[in-house]
Amino acid sequence: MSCTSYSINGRLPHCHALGFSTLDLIIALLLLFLISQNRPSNPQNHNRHHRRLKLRSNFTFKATQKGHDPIPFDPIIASIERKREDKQWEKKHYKEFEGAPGEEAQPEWEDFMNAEDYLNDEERFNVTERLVVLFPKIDVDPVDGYVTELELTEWNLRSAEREVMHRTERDMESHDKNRDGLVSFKEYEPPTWVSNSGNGSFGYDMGWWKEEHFNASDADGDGYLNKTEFNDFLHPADSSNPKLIKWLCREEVRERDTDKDGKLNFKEFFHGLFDLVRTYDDEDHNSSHHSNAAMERPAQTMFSQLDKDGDGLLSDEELLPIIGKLHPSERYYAKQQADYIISQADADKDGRLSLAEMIENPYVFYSAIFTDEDEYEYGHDEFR
Ligand SMILES: *[C@@H]1O[C@H](CO)[C@@H](O)[C@H](O)[C@H]1NC(C)=O
Ligand SMILES: *[C@@H]1O[C@H](CO)[C@@H](O)[C@H](O)[C@H]1NC(C)=O
Ligand SMILES: *[C@@H]1O[C@H](CO)[C@@H](O)[C@H](O)[C@H]1NC(C)=O
Ligand SMILES: *[C@@H]1O[C@H](CO)[C@@H](O)[C@H](O)[C@H]1NC(C)=O
Ligand SMILES: *[C@@H]1O[C@H](CO)[C@@H](O)[C@H](O)[C@H]1NC(C)=O
Ligand SMILES: *[C@@H]1O[C@H](CO)[C@@H](O)[C@H](O)[C@H]1NC(C)=O
Ligand SMILES: [Ca+2]
Ligand SMILES: [Ca+2]
Repeated sequence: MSCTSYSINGRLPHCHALGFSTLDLIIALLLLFLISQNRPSNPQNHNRHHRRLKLRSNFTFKATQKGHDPIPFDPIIASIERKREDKQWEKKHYKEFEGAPGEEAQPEWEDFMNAEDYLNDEERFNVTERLVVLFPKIDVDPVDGYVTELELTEWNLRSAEREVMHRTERDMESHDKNRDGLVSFKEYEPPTWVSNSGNGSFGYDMGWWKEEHFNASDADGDGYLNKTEFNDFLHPADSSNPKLIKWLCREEVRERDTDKDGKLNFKEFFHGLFDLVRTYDDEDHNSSHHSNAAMERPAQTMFSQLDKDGDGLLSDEELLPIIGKLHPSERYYAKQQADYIISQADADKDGRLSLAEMIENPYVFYSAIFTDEDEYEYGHDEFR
């Protein structure tokens, strides 16, 4: 072994009797370490940055009045996505509320990276095996070897409710300044567009996130919103609090009441509300081809049905029967997604799914989405 072969950066090798000095050894080890860090030793690791497979439903809701995210089918995917969302939220939250992100605001990406590896590994995350495990959890009412629309709707709904409650908890954390598990109206800071919107000559969403909305959500009237009440506040359409449902009707009237008499006349109903009800009822969303004139008669019929006291105007109470159609609930979306899944996977067209049908069509439940390095916002470049 010749000393010169260990010459580093033109330094003269310190050849001692035993070989080279401790300093040289340290430098050599350090160099080895640096080389091993820079070399893409693990091809899988390298690949991950370029092409990543994700499993999530590619289901998209038909255009109702407001968009809705697809509901995760598999609790494992849901929890992975939730974790990722939390990290994004933390990042944004700390930026907005505390200025520069501190040490503690730096997300721990490892969890998420491991999850990606896991999903990408077909042997570890085997969609067939997942469906076999999940099937008996969905087929419960009754247990008969088939998943019906109702069973799948309930499954989706529970998943959606978990998602919603999780977001509510996270939101609550940021508003509950004194950490007592309750949010007072004073603690609650409405989004900035609320205070900028003035008294809402533009109509839409004018009374949302204001004190009346808050008070209506406060079911027991103690001046604070607990977790249930805060969740209702954020999602009035899914609430069972009658005060809040009434507020929602009142708000609907206020937004449409162009002549400001506190009720809706036929014209105010026809231009706006009726379209929403029709869109909700019309599964195929195909009636936009109909002319206004053709729709006037059914609109008149519905109007007179709703106008219980026959004064030719709709009050907020008279809107109660259709408020669920103006503001679709989580159950509505859960059913829509169930219908879609069944329509895609129901090979023998008996209106329900057997385990075999589900296994034959795994990507109705798990859509593969390939991405090419579009994930910079998740901070993966920090790992280069
Ligand atoms: C979802 O993905 C599957 C398979 O990749 C495809 O057949 C289906 O058309 C997609 N659905 C939508 C709504 O994009
Ligand atoms: C997934 O599991 C099924 C059933 O256990 C098996 O037949 C199939 O080969 C597995 N797929 C992969 C990619 O390992
Ligand atoms: C909104 O209306 C209330 C009373 O109706 C009034 O006191 C308040 O100043 C108005 N705010 C704005 C921004 O116009
Ligand atoms: C909301 O309730 C509080 C009492 O808890 C009351 O002081 C306040 O005036 C109410 N605000 C509105 C807009 O109803
Ligand atoms: C919140 O308060 C309501 C009564 O307004 C009660 O029914 C509900 O159980 C409470 N929720 C929690 C999480 O304590
Ligand atoms: C939608 O409407 C068009 C034109 O009225 C019609 O040709 C088509 O068959 C309808 N589609 C469905 C799914 O009803
Ligand atoms: Ca069943
Ligand atoms: Ca309360």
